[in-house]
Amino acid sequence: ESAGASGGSIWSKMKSWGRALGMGSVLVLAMGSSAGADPAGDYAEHCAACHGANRLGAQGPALIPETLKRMRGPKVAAVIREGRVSTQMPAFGKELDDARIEALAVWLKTPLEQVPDWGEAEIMASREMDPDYVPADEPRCGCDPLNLTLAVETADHHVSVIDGDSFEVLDRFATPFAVHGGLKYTPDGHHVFIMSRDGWVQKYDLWALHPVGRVRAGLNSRNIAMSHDGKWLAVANYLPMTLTILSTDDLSVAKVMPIVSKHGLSSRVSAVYQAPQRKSFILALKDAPEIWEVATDPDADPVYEGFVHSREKGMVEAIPSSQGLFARRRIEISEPLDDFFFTQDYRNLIGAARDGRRGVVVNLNVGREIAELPLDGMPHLGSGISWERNGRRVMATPHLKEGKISVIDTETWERIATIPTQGPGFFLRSHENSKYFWSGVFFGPHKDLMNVIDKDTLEIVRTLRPVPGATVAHAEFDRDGSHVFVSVWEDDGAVIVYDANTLEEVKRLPMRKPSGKYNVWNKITFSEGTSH
Ligand code: DHE
Repeated sequence: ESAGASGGSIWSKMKSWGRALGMGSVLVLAMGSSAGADPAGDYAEHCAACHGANRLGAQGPALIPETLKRMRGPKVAAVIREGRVSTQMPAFGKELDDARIEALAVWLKTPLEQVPDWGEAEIMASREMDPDYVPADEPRCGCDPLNLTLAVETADHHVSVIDGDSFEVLDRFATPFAVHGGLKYTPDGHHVFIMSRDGWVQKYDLWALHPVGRVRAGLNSRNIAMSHDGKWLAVANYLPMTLTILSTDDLSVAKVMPIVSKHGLSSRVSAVYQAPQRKSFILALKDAPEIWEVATDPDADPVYEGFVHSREKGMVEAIPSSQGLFARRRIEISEPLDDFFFTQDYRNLIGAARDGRRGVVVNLNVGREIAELPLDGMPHLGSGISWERNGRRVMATPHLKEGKISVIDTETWERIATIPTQGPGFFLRSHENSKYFWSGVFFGPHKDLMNVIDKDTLEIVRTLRPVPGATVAHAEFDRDGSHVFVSVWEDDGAVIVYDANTLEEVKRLPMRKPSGKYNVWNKITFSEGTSH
């Protein structure tokens, strides 16, 4: 992975040397097959109007390696050549020959030479509030507003609002391009916040069933987290290397925190998590062996950055750093960890080690690593869920590189079972009222399978195959756990509603590549069956 756009890859350095020498397109020529191609010129002529002169996006998405690295192999060239169905991206196969398209695709995957400033002023300047929005004093849906389930549709960048009782779609609204990570609700379930990989944060009013506005909190972002009191929304950024904290009220900037390690190195934020019991945000740092805790409590106690040995007093003295709202605490760990699972009380987390073979348990109260367990096959701990089994609290996690689910005792931190599946999975979901958890096979030839697994026996009790050949993934329960929504993750896909007990299909809602789904109640109560 690239370590940020400003790092200066060999490509961008060569490009600069080329420019300095007045070589222009000659450099591309020298690199190989794309004789005569001038990708920068082609970009300026054909792409800049929609994607921004600086490649950071306008009405089209940003075209930088941080976003494009998700499109592996020849996909970028194919999109330039053929366009994108059901979007405004046209096909350029007639204007540009294959060599020029190839050169353009390669050029787009090179880091920006300079990342523009993206601080408070730039973020505020990007804010757009919806002129047609009229706030609602009470829910207008005539339904249980806490039993709404929102489905993200990634084919054409929309969110559908589903009534959890009638299974009717009440509204469908446009989102920014490439929404990623869980949607985050205010604690009263009145508003929802949605983040795109290009750093846009959108606010939507679930009582008025209307978008409120959006702001670009980062240039390339990972996910968002809501404060315990619903006042602040934290945005984890890769570009620039900051945490942006927004006011949930009007999307204004409360703080932009540069992420700099104890040793002075900047780091990307892999993810930010909400820890309501602790009244804080927890940050996973990508490039530094630290976990940060940022207080969302105005009365937060002072935190101490470090200790010095005082010769005169013959003792160790603590150096206070900050206190109150947004006070920052560093927890030093032996290596960077990411993809956190939190215990229900938020005392402990398990993070994935870089080698993809171990889970490391960090006690947040004492601020240090307390256990390690072997978890080969790249566990996806962020998707972990927990429940009570035989008087013990266990958690389960899928693995991204192996067809199995690990079940771990959260007191002894030992793996107590491994459930073999037909291929690696991405997500798990359950509910307090259900005896099952649901786990899709996301990768490989069996990606059309959804397993329903007994939480006691840990046996697969049913394997569903709703649309042969179509990826089926990500389940979500309704408020009382009686029904489950499952995504058929295809362009012409669907959300299928199942009876959570009989496992029979109840309804099929056509949707455009639906990915994650989020029930208001399950999210605001931090249900043990959902990822937080
Ligand atoms: Fe995700 C959640 C990181 C790729 C769909 N993903 C998350 C979260 C993190 C994360 C840290 C938890 C944030 C939250 O919910 O607040 N995801 C990563 C990666 O590092 C990874 C592997 C590589 C990357 O490109 O970033 C990655 N994720 C993907 C995808 O390819 C998926 C399948 C399609 C997509 O939209 O990009 C994908 N990720 C999701 C979804 C969630 C998610 C749907 C929310 C799950 C939930 O139930 O809460």
